[in-house]
Amino acid sequence: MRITRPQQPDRKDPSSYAEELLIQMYSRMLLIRRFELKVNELYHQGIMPGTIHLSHGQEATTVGACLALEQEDVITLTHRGHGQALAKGVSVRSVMAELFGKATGCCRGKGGSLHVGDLSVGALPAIGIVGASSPIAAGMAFAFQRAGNKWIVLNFFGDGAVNEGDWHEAMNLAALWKLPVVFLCENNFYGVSTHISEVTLNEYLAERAAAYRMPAVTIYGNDPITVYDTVGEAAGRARKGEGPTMVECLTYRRGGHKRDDSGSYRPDEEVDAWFRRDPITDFRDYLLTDERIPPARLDELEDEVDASVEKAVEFALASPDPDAACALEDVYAE
Ligand SMILES: Cc1ncc(C[n+]2csc(CCOP(=O)(O)OP(=O)(O)O)c2C)c(N)n1
Ligand SMILES: [Mg+2]
Repeated sequence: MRITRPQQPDRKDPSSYAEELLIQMYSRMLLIRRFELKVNELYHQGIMPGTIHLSHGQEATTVGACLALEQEDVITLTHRGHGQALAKGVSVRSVMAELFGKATGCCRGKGGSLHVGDLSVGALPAIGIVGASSPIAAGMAFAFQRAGNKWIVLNFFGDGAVNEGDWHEAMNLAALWKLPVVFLCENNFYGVSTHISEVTLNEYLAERAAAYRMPAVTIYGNDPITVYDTVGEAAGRARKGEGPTMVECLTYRRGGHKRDDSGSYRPDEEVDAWFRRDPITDFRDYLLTDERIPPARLDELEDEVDASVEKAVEFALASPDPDAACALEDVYAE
């Protein structure tokens, strides 16, 4: 693989992909979008506690990447992890309940927004320290390699992580030991309010991988098919013992860094340009090409997704708080 300039790709005709896969891509992206908008509303109404980092706008990257994996493969999640968790298949009810701090949450209500995940579907509960998940991903991949199984690890991180020492150590050892990892950068161009050009001279972050002799590619991350195909190839290499790949996906968050941030430091023209490349409306148009998927089917899916989000809120609100007696459970390995 080589570094390529990102641009909206010429996509293959939808008939090149199984209908079931296309439907799953659309419904998972839509689930993340509707979930995040609902969560935003609940926070601002003061109904939901804690803090949140929303991922709407980045749905194509997380869904394309996770659908290219096997159920047993493990992902590591970031502080912007709701979408990553839902994309890997963590149940919407358990993520919602976790955000409310309820005992039925995916971490039994003890983690909240910054730690969502569920290892039973291969989603290691999120790590909020920027860059810190990369050595953990490499360590898990090392364990998989030693055990001789075919599982791989996909390490999600943001553009902010590539300037952290942890990240470089992980990249170096993973390349040296040919560990089965896909290093997936969700480059949304900002670390909080700092544009990436203020902290590095690299035009694309995938250039960094050359220092470790690791193959890398920069792609347009708002198209789930491009992400799916690229991660599928990288995962295949990892599974065959050919080592890690860095995949940099260019994308954009639709909201600010976190709930009290409007993102006003971003120039209007930039925001407009990315908002016009909305991954969900673009993909809907693509699916409707030659009526490959009938519009009524997509409307039906939208209703199903909305209903599942509403039910998740009801479920979370009706769930009990964790029992204080379980505070020290799940802290140490048994
Ligand atoms: C080591 C470390 N430094 C600072 C922070 C505070 N912090 C949380 S998110 C964030 C920005 C991360 O930017 P990026 O990696 O690009 O991810 P994005 O928020 O854009 O998804 C920072 C600085 C942290 N969590 N960990
Ligand atoms: Mg960022």
